[in-house]
Amino acid sequence: SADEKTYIMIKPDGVQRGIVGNIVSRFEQKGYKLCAMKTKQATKELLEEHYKDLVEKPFFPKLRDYMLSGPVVCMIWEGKEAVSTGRKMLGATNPLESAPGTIRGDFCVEVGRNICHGSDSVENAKKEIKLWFEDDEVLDWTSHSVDWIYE
Ligand code: YYY
Ligand code: MG
Repeated sequence: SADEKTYIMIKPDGVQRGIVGNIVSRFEQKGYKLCAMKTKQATKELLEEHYKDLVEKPFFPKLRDYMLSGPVVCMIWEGKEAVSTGRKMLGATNPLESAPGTIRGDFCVEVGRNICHGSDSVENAKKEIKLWFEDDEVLDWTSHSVDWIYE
């Protein structure tokens, strides 16, 4: 449905390298709606919850320190199949396997510096939105373009 929401987060390298605007533009141009956006300093606790399934992995301490190394940009984008399409727009986890034209394919080379996060299922998107945003930070508004984007 057109009100599917996904959680997209620009990681500290994306912020430091000035790629925030490019990433926001891609989601805007696709026709998705920006429901929330903010900068944030992540915490150990937030990251342990966000990456719950990865905390036991050998790379987790490095991943956590990278995610703590500077501000992130937290966003909620809404639209038809926003979760699966958002993943396609990000590209494969390993940037060397990400197709050119995707965010990771265009801007990075290392899996440990892959610029952005996107929810991998509708269920996880709901959990991540709850984790990173307060309810009153998530806006419900109507885009004037809606009839030009959806038939
Ligand atoms: O969802 P996605 O970000 O594409 O990949 P995940 O398998 O959820 O891993 C999360 C995050 O962990 C990934 O974006 C980079 C990092 N990571 C890593 O540093 N080394 C790995 N071998 C696998 C993942
Ligand atoms: Mg993931």
